[in-house]
Amino acid sequence: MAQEVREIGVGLVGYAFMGKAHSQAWRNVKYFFSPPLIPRMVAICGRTKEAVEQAAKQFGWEGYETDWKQLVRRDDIELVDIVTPNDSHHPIAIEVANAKKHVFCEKPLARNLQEAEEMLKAVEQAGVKHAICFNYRRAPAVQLAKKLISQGRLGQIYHFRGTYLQDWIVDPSFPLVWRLQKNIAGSGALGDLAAHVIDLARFLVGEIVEVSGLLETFIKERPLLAARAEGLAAEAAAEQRGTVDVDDCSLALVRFDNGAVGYIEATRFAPGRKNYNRFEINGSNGSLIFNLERMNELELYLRDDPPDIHGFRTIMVTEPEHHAYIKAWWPPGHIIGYEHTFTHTVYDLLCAIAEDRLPEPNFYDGVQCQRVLDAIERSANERAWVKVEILPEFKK
Ligand code: SOE
Repeated sequence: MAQEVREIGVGLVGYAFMGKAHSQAWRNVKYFFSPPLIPRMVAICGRTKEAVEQAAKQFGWEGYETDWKQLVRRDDIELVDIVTPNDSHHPIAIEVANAKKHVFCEKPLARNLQEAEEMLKAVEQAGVKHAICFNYRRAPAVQLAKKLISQGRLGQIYHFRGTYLQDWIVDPSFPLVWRLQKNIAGSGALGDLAAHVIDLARFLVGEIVEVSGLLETFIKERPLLAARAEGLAAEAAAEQRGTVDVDDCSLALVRFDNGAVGYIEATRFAPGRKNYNRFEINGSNGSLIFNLERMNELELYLRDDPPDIHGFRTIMVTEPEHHAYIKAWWPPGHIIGYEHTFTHTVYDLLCAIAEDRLPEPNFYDGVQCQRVLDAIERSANERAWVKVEILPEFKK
C-alpha cells in the first residue's frame, strides 16, 4: 500500500501581490507535483481583519490571524512564509527562528546588510531550514541556461549583461507608496529589482567581487498616499507631498571571481518596459539570452555550429523529458507563466525540508546578495569601486 505523505503546516504573513503569488503556489504544488511533504495552508496573516479574512477565503487558507506573533506561536504551523514589506522581514524571521520553525522569506532578505546578517545568525543558531524567494531561478529556461553553462557549452564566461526594467512610477503624480520609502523598503529599484539580477548573476556566472555603482532618484517628491486615504479631494491630496528617499534606478559595473565582467541595471523609469528582466551571457564558445517577458524561450548561439548556419536559435523550453519542472505541467509547447516560478520554488523547498537539506537559495544567498546591494550603494555614494566580501560558504 502506498505510504501516506506527511503534512506540513504552513503560515503566510502578508496578503498583497506576493501573498497571492505564494498562496497559489502552496495551493497548486500538490496537484501538479508529488511533493514529499504536503503543505497544509493553515493560516494567513494581515493587520486588517476584514481584508485578511477575505484573502483567506479567496486564496484557500483554512484560517487567518491579525497578529503575526500569534501565527508564529501556533502549534499547527511548522513553516512560516514572509511576504510583507521589507521592514518586517527582520523581526518576523527572527521570531520564527527563535520558535524553531522553518522560514521562507521574500527578497530582498532585509532593508540592509546588518539586518540580513542578524537574520542569518538567528536561523543558524536555531538550526532551522531557511530559504529566500528568488523565484526567477526556477524558470525552466533559466535552469537550462544553468545546465548549458555548467556543462561548459558556452566555454569560459566573459560577460554578464543584466537589466531589469519597469515603468510603473514614471508618472510624477504616482503616490509615495512603501516601496519608495527607505525606512520601509531599504532601497528602491536596487533592492527590489537589481536583487533579482544579482541573484541570477551569482547563480549562473559566479560571485561578484567588486562593483562600481550609480544610483539616481529622478522624482524627488511625490503625493502622500495617506492624504488620499484620508479622503481629501484629489487636488488637496496632491498638494501634500513627501520625499522619495530611495533610488529610482541603479546601475553597476561588476567583476566576478572567475574573471568575467558585467553590468546590472534596474529601473522603474523605462516607459513600455513592464517586467523586462533580461540577461545576456557571452562565453568563449557562445552566448545565451533570457527575457522574462518571453520566459518559455532561451536564445542560444554556439560557435561550434557549422559556419553556414551560425546564428541565434530560439529554444522553446517546454520539453517534459528535457527541461526542468515541465513534466509536472503540460505537453510540449503548452507554455507556462510567472506564477509557475513560485510553484517550482515551494516544491523545491518542500523537497529540501523532507530530505533534511538546506534549501537553495537560502539566507546565505540572501546575505551575499545584500552584500552586493550594500557595495553598490556605498560605491555610488563614494563614487569609487567597492570590493564585496564573500561568505565562507561561497568561497571556492
Ligand atoms: C515590483 O516592482 C515587483 O513586484 C518586485 O517586487 C518583484 O520582486 C518582481 O518580481 C516584480 O516586480
